[in-house]
Amino acid sequence: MEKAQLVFVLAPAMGHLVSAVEVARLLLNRHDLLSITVLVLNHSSVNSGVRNYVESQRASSSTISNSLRFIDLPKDEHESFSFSSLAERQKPHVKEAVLKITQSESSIDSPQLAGFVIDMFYTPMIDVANEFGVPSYIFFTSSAASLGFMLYVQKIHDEEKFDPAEFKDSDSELPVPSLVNPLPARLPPLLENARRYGEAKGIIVNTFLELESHAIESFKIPPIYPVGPILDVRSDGRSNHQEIMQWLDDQPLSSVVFLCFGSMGSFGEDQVKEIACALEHSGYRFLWSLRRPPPPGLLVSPSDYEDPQEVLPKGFLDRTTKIGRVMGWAPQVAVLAHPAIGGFVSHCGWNSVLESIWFGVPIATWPMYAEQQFNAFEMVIELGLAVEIKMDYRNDSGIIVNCDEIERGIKCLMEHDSKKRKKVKEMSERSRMALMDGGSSHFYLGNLITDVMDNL
Ligand code: UPG
Repeated sequence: MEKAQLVFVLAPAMGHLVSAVEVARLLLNRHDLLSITVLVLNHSSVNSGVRNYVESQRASSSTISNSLRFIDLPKDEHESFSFSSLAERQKPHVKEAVLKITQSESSIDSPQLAGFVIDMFYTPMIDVANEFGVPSYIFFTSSAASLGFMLYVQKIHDEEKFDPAEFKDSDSELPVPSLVNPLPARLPPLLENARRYGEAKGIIVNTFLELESHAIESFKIPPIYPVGPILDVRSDGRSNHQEIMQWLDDQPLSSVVFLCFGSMGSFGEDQVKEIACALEHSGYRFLWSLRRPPPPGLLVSPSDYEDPQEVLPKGFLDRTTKIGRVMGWAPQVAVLAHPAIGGFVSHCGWNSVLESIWFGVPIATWPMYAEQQFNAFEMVIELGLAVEIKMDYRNDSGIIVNCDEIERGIKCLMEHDSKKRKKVKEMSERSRMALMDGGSSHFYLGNLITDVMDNL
């Protein structure tokens, strides 16, 4: 049998990168004759979190085997940083890097280029794969239902001139094929990316059949490979956050509500005060990842506050010292894995959703941007796995969610023995089984490998 090589072209964003690299590792574990080269697009705004992650992965992969390697691309210095414009500009660099690889590995027993795996926002890279005469696979980092939503909206936009802007404030609903329930048309759809998905040989989706059976079965072509949940649950968050983790060790079982809003999530001071008020009134123990918004107009990650008292109500930290902790960037996986955590107030980034399911912790939804409103709808209405604080909040709306509303959501979330809590625990077990030998995701990953090897 011949050796095969895949080239992964990935986005410099943690929410996309981590799961894609984990898929690469899973594929390599399953097939000895496969090797993978990872190209992470590079831009001057790429933050240190992404750079450190790539370096740590490079270091750990070179000590284990040479079947996974990371190649640096030249840094793009262009001011604008939209995913699609970056992909267009970086096409020549990707082509050059792949040419170098194929030229340096031209002996008979060198691996043959078998395809590209492309981040969901980088469809222009399909052109590069075509130039090499190999198939493309899209790596879709969100849910199968939202993939179906993107494909559906693209179709009605192209065929029926559907304009999402017209439905911004409307009460109409859309019959999205990947959902059982009609979706409020005001939930913002993502256009432009889906148009080229049909050209891919397949779409790898970070989900699992037992979670999204309706959505997964709603697709016709191209083939869908639901291989998840793909999570980096090996990372050791404990060592860098000893004090917080020890504090959690001292809290009773399922007693702490954890609040965390993803790699880009932050709130202005007025909203921070409402959250603080809700936490204090509810009386629940809490761990809150609170981050400073970047200056307006700058598309960079929030930073940690040197002193969060700047924005918290006066005396809040003193009054809540027995029941709560406020921190910056949190070791989310280690926190969700901790038995003291009883609920998670989340922005519903898809990785956070999957992590909460994996650890059996129910979510209260508070979406902020991108497809998070859709994820909140899916979790609350479609799957019945979450309670609602908000489903259609957007962080650029200027709306402040008040203390009472947040407190109600937290109380509902933290209720013991609720039906939702039980349902989430059951889904947690199913998520683990999906990855095991004979599980659904294990099966789909096998199909993907067969498909890749058949391309040679
Ligand atoms: N995380 C931490 N500590 C923090 C904040 C985040 O460890 O303080 C981790 C978290 O465990 C998760 C990741 O960072 O693994 C965040 O991923 P996700 O929950 O998906 O949120 P975003 O970073 O916001 O992800 C982007 C989009 C989101 C989309 C996701 C996958 O914002 O809408 O669903 O990518 O496509």
